[in-house]
Amino acid sequence: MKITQSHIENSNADLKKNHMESFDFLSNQLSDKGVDVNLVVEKIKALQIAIPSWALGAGGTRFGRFSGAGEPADLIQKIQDIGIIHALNKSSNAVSLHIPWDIPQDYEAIRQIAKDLNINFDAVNSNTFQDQAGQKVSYKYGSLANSDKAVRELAVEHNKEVIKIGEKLGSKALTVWLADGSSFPGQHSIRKALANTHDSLSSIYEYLPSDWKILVEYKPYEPNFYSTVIQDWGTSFLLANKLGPKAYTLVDLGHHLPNTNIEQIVATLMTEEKLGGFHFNDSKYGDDDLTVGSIKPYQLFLIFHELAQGFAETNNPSLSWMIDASHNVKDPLEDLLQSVEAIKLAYAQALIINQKALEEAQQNHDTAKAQEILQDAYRTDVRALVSEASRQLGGAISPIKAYRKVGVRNELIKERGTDSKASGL
Ligand code: AOS
Ligand code: ZN
Ligand code: ZN
Ligand code: ZN
Repeated sequence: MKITQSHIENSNADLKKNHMESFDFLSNQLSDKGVDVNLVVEKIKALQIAIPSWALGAGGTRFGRFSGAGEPADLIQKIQDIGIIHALNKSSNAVSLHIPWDIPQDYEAIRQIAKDLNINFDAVNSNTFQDQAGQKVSYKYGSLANSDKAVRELAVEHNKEVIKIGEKLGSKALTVWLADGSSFPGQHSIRKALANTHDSLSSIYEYLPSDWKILVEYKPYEPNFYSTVIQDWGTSFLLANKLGPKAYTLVDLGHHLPNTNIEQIVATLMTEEKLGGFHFNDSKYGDDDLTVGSIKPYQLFLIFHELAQGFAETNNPSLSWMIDASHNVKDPLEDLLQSVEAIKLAYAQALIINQKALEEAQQNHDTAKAQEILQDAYRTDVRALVSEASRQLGGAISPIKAYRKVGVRNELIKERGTDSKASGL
């Protein structure tokens, strides 16, 4: 199943008149407010969000999976699914692989298939939170942090393997997320666990190619419930600083305790030029991995406000943008289209903020005015800007409507059958 030009044209034909009217109306309104609409559309066009290989099948890794039909059975089919997303929205030109869930069998074939679909390889993710079949020592009590040197060495070796795999595909970053921690006080030495982690990460860092980054992800709790070694941005930042210039902090939106001010974390990290990337998702309670923008769209907007300013005013390097969401109840491809759309909407809203007026209000301590300025942007319906960006790139005015009109899922079921379950996980 491939999305063709005529699929896009058919879908856009239904929507074009309405879309152009909305776009013209919005363009006029925004231009009157001094917004450079073309520039905003160009910036939206440039935003590309990587799709994680583990989000293309039903998730529910915690309690069980209720797979939908026509899921991709192997890495090739996963890349083909991302090709479908990218053909529709023109904003998902990369895959983020999880090793060993997605070890390529035939590198040349994988590279070629990805190339044909304009898909690149973003950060590769290592996995030391599960034991693999035949593994000599266990990660049950931690991996890079383990008090047992043999376990640490195995985990370091695995990360080097992941780098090697990524190199063969053209990746330029390694994301490390650790489940390491303790579930009960006294289970391990908090200080030694952190020191071991630093030591292990240093070995991985030394092995990292010169043009690569290592992205250190943090998470406050789960699967361990008393202490997590890399529990927060401060710990990740500390490790990234100690490791060196190729190490950065990765912010997963679901990895914060309730009410954490994530936009402030983003602002601080960018000021220090240490923000490496994102795992986008949304959550009500914890690491829920829900569709981006489904629960707290205002927070997402405020994060993009900091990002847009950070890009303009700091030297933070370009980011790895990835989705990390997976659950049981929606068609994963529709879910991913919704997530990417939500990210683009938040970015568009951030781009139309009247920065000059905001700075003035801040300078004058006019708090009410500052809030009005932010919320004026947030409350603007910017969907036409996002649709126009996609349309100009040859994508769908409404990716999800096009997906349904083409009947993509039925086509995939015809090809792959009703029992096809996503590999990995
Ligand atoms: C886990 O909570 C993290 O978000 C990781 O990024 C993890 O590698 C990913 O969710 C795949 O399991
Ligand atoms: Zn329970
Ligand atoms: Zn994550
Ligand atoms: Zn997570």
